[in-house]
Amino acid sequence: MKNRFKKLMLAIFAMTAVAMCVLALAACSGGYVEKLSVKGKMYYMVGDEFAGATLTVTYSDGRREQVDVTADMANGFDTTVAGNKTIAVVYGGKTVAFDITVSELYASGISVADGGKTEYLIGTQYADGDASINVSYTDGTVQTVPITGGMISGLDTTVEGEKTVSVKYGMLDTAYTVTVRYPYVVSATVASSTKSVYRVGDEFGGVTLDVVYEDDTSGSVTLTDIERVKGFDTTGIGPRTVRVTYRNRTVSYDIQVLKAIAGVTVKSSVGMYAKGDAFKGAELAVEYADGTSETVAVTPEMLTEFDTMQVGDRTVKLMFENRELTFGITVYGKFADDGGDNKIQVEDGDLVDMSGAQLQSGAASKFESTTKNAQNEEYSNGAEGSSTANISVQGNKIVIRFIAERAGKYKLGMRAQSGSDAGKSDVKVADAFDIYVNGDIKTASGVIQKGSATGVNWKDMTNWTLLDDLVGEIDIVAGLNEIELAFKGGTAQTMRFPNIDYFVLTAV
Ligand SMILES: [Ca+2]
Repeated sequence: MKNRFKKLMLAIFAMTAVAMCVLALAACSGGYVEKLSVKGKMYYMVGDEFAGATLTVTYSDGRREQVDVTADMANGFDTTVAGNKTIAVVYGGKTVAFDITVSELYASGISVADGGKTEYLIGTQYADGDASINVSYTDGTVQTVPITGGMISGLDTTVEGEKTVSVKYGMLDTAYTVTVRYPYVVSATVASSTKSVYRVGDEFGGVTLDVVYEDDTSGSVTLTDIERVKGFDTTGIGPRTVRVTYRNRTVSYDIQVLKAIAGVTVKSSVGMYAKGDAFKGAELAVEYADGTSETVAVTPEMLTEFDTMQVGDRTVKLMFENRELTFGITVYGKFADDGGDNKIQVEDGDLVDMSGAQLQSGAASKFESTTKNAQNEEYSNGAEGSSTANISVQGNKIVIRFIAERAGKYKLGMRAQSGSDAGKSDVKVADAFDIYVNGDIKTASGVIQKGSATGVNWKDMTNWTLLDDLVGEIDIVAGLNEIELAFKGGTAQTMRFPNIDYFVLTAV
């Protein structure tokens, strides 16, 4: 029985061994493990499970087989801490090892996400979040991160064009392209100041557009570059339609091309003005290159220098199609009857011309407002403003010259004082000067009494004589009038007359 049991046990063992050989060919069919090699994932994240590996087993009989390496076979596998690890695998009495790297989680790549802003108006700035990046992490996850202004470079919005914007995220970088452009034009209209009348041969004079942009701003743009313009042609006369393009908008406007000008002269002009008058007109003779001519009225807009605020001869300047022309005018004082005394102060240079009055020998001024007494003390002579002085010279002229708004009949008066005969005597006006009214000589009447209140020579010339009718009724005409006082012979040496304070024109 003992042997039978042994035999049975051996049989069972043998059968089992056969079965084992069938189940695991490994070590059964002779040969031993001679060599191992292993291949597996080399990079792990902290916390990763073992991802497996493949063991290649070479037996002594030359046979090879591959065996999966399971976690319990991977000695030394540990992803709890980052670092380089060596994994040892024991099989059939042999050991093989391979290295893995265990890493913390990190961003492994970035790319610009779709849908970001890729168009900027010139002069505008990048705003945080205008674009985003997709950040890929080593664990395979992807996160979208807004791009802030501090992450970008290369977005120059001062100049239009395509720009490459560089994005930096930690050690990673990427780039994307944006377009910087001027705002589109929503509407453009040709300004009224735009030159629309040209002459044959003229060059393009520019066009001004009133423009509204897509960002609701607006402005005025003047284009002078002929390259932007189509339809401009001044080789012949006639109407033209000019098209001008500004950014995304093309605008048309009409011009007229007129005959070329050969020359322009002032044909006629109003020469007489009262102080403060507005322009009264002039005409130009325009000679054209084709031999024809035309008379063109000067408009106030053509005037570049026109001033009637100062009495005297003035030059008026005007521009006619880039040509400067001039003509002369004379500005006179203005007599506007206000219904009162109508005083004309003798010192009023706008109305009284003293240029024809010579000074007496040694005198310094034609006017005075003070009188010196014997002790050389000064006091007013009582004139309104100033009076004439030191002009008792034969042949002198005082001319009252003005433009009257309307014709009328007046009396001529005068406030004066006599200093004749060493400053004491009365003087007949008729002995002192003739009076001409608009060229007609008049017989003067009246006596100017001595100016000295005390009879002392030149001491206190404070008495004044007011004569309200020197020459009877006179005609003042609408327009220019002249009343002339012509000093008579003998006046200079024998009379010190008169000191005149003012004249008066009283309507009759
Ligand atoms: Ca006066």
